[in-house]
Amino acid sequence: MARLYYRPLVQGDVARPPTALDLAGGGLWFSHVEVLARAQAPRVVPVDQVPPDALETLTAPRARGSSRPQIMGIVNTTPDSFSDGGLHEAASDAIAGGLAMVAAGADILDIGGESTRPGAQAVNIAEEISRVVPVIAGLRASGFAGVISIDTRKADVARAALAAGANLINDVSGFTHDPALAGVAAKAALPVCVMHGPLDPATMHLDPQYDDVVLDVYDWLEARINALVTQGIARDRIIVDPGIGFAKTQEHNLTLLARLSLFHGLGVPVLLGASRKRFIGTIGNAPQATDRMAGSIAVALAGIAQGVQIVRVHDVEETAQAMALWRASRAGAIS
Ligand code: PMM
Repeated sequence: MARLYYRPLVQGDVARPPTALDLAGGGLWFSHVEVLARAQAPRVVPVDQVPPDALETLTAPRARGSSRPQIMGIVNTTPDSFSDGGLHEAASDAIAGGLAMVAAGADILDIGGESTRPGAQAVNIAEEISRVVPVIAGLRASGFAGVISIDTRKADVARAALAAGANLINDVSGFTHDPALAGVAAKAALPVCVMHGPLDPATMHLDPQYDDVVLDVYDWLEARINALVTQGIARDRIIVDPGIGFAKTQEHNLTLLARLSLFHGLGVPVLLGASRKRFIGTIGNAPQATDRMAGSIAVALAGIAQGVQIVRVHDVEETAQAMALWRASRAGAIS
């Protein structure tokens, strides 16, 4: 029999039926789930028809959970980043930019030194280290004590970044690119973000194929979680990300966004990174990446409505404002 997958139909209304259950420790709730299976039509059932172990995973509080979704601010140090045109190339600019994001509401800063936009070429390790380390060290020297994420696929870069003060490893290859990277994370006992990005950024956009994109990405992330646990990374240190825009067509991206809440079934926090990505420009009629803020905020809020715990964004201040008002107007109070 085909494996069944349970997607919570996430709600946030002030009125909730007595049968409703908290999603991932609270805030949002669900009373029904969509049952998905390969090559079968989806169906909606009430929670009392869902196996208890699946409900336990969906409802359990997440590690380092917070009462509101977290904002990860993107600090690119790549001269060829598609989204900010190399604005942050100078370390001092990147540091100032990162501190401004923290002042505006960022909970996490994500520092990347290798562009992973579709078609981008690899950067050598020394170059990548020279871009990110001064920024991380500078943020720590400025007194920032929060979470600094190093966005890299490479163990050597991660080691240098951790030595400079980074305390989360975000790998767009889901720890498949460099076999040594998982060991670095395990040894440091730090959290990791495992993104679905199984292919090389240089070629990934050419012809991505899936049997069922939502279930394929889910299975892949589940297998990566299990592999990383085997390699010594505690399950409660893992965050997953479906990798919007990585080896995915616009249709794949939209299909994933519409069913994002499925990923809560993995039992770990879910991160969504859609900010300024190409499909936002296509649908929102904004060819320039810097003109995609409104569309990016709309997608972030749609993700938050499905319960994602972290949004990775360029426009921190605007996203924080949108999120605060969206939450207050749904709750009928400031929360
Ligand atoms: N997207 C980019 C880079 N790193 N990391 C995660 N976890 N999720 C993403 O969606 C993601 C990422 C794409 O490039 P950008 O930094 O210019 O947005």
